[in-house]
Amino acid sequence: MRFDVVTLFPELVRPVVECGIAGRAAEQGLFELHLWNPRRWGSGVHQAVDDRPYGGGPGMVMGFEPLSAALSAVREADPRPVHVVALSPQGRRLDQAALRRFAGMPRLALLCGRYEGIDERLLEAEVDEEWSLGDYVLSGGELAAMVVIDGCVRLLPGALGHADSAQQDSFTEGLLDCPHYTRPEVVAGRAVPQELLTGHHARIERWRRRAALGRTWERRPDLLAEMTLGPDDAALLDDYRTLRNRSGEHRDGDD
Ligand code: 9D3
Repeated sequence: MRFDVVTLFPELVRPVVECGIAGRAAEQGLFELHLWNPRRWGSGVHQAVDDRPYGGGPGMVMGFEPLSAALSAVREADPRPVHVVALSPQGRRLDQAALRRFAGMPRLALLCGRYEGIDERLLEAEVDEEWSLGDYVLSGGELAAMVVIDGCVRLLPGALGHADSAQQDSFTEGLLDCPHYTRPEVVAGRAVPQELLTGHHARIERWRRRAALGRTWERRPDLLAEMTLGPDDAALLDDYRTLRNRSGEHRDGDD
């Protein structure tokens, strides 16, 4: 897979592929990252890429020409068709389904806005989709582009070991993960849940499933509302609620 990022801050984006899973995937040649600074196509001695907004108001707007020229260079750099995604607060909130779709594409161009935003005509003419990270204010699209790259790369075949891909099976999808523990068995006066020490595989799996259902119910009821629980899951969640109501300590607040 080939990524092309159009950004005023290429040096900010580059490090995302230098570490961890993405770093190893890059070494294996599973993807390429190319960075394009639209300032190269800016105007005047300062190579300006922004200008004042029509209609007045605060801030500056990224103009059509430099971004269009950058995207032309992106298209010409490789014969394969390129899907163009802009990162902006006006986009839909990014989700795993979008990442899976992107990860199946041969080429993805990521357009990062700065200032107040991008001239709407550039978005209409050249951009296929707009995505956001969520309802909070960032300084630009670069961090969102890095999120897209990281989320795609780990889905590329060969990027992960077997252990993690097994975790992505449909059984756990849509739920929060259960808590995890490692040695020592007791730390800061807190013991590992006894069920995990039994070595009894079926009991351990039941405990994990119950914990995952319970945490999702407490922390992300919106996720549970999108699922239909089978009878086994419904019983496990009932179990969890009963146990929780009997114990005094509720880290996530009360009902
Ligand atoms: C405070 C400025 N806002 C005035 C109403 C508009 C605004 C313009 C540009 C807010 C943020 C930005 C820059 N943000 C992004 O380009 C961005 C973003 C974000 O801010 N939040 C979540 N996801 C994304 S993706 C790109």
